[in-house]
Amino acid sequence: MRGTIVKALSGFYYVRIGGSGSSRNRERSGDPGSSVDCVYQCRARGIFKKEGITPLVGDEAVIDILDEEDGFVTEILPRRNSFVRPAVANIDLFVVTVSVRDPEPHTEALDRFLAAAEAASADALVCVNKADLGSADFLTDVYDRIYDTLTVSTLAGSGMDALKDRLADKRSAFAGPSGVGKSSIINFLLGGDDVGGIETGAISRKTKRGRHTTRHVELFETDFGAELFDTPGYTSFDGVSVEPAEVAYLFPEIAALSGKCRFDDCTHTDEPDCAVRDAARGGEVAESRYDSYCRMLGEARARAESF
Ligand SMILES: Nc1nc2c(ncn2[C@@H]2O[C@H](COP(=O)(O)OP(=O)(O)O)[C@@H](O)[C@H]2O)c(=O)[nH]1
Ligand SMILES: [Mg+2]
Ligand SMILES: [Zn+2]
Repeated sequence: MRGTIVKALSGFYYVRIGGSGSSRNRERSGDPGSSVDCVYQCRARGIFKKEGITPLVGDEAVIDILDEEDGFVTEILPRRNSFVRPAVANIDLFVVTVSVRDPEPHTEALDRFLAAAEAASADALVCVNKADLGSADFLTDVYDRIYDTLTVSTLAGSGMDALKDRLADKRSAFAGPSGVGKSSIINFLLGGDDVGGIETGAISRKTKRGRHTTRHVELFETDFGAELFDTPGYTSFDGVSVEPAEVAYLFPEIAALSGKCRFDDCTHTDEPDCAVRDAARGGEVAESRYDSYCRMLGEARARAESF
C-alpha cells in the first residue's frame, strides 16, 4: 500500500492511505473524491537506519499492513524537496510566519527560513500574524517587494480569506519561531475555535492534536483543498548549507542585481562598483536583508574553509 506520512512521533510514523483533501492529490491518484482516510501507525524497517534514511512527514511511503491499525514502512519514494528544520518533505509552499510582536520578529531568522525555501526551490509566503497588536508596516515594507506577503490576525479573523486563497490545492508548511501563531492559524483554517485543542476527524482517530506547544510535525487537511503542516518553532535554523557563491541566489532581490556589479564573481562585500552594496546604501535592498546575506555568506565561507 502507498500513503503519505502525516505525523512522526516517538519512533512511529503515521501513514495516511486513501483520499486526500487536496484536489491536486486526488487528480494524481485518479480518485475523484474518496474522503475516507485510514491512518496506520507504523514502525520503519531497520534498513532505513542502515542506509541513513530518515522518513519525513510529507513523504510518500510504501507500507506493509499488519492489522487494522498497524504497519511497517518499507520504502520511501523519491522526494520533490526536503527540509532539515522543520523536517518535512514534498512541500509546495513554505509559509514563513512571524508576528507583529509577542514575540518581536527577528528578521535574520525570517531571512534564514526564506533562504531555506529558496534552496529547496519551494515557493515562499511571508505571513505576518497578530495584526491586532500593531502595525505590520515595518515588515511589509521590507518583504512585500520580494515575497508574497500577507498580514493577518487570527484573533480578529482578518486576512484569512486571502490566506486561504494562497493555500488552496497546495501542500504548505508553516514555519517560524515559537509563539507567532502557527498552530492558531491552522486551527482557524481547520474551522476550530478552541486554539490548540481541536480534533480533526478527517485525519484520524490516532492523530490527535496536542493541546499546547507543538512538539512534532503534523499534516492536516482543510475542507478547501489545502494540506497544512504544523511544525514546532525553532530558535536556531541550520537548514541551508550552500557554497559561498550560491548564497546570493537565496536572496532573490540580491540575485536580481548581481549582473550589474563590475565583477562577475562579485561577493557584494568589499568589491568596487557593487550594485548590491549601492542598492543597500540607497535603500532599494533593505539593510536587514543585506545584513542577513553577509551573515550567511560568512558562515558559508567558514564552512568551505573547514573542509
Ligand atoms: N493577539 C494575538 N494573539 C494571537 C494571534 N494568533 C495567535 N495568538 C496567540 O499567540 C500565542 C501562540 O500561539 P500558537 O498558535 O501556539 O503559536 P505557535 O507556537 O507559532 O504555534 C497563543 O497564546 C495565541 O492565542 C493573533 O492574531 N493575535
Ligand atoms: Mg504551534
Ligand atoms: Zn556586487
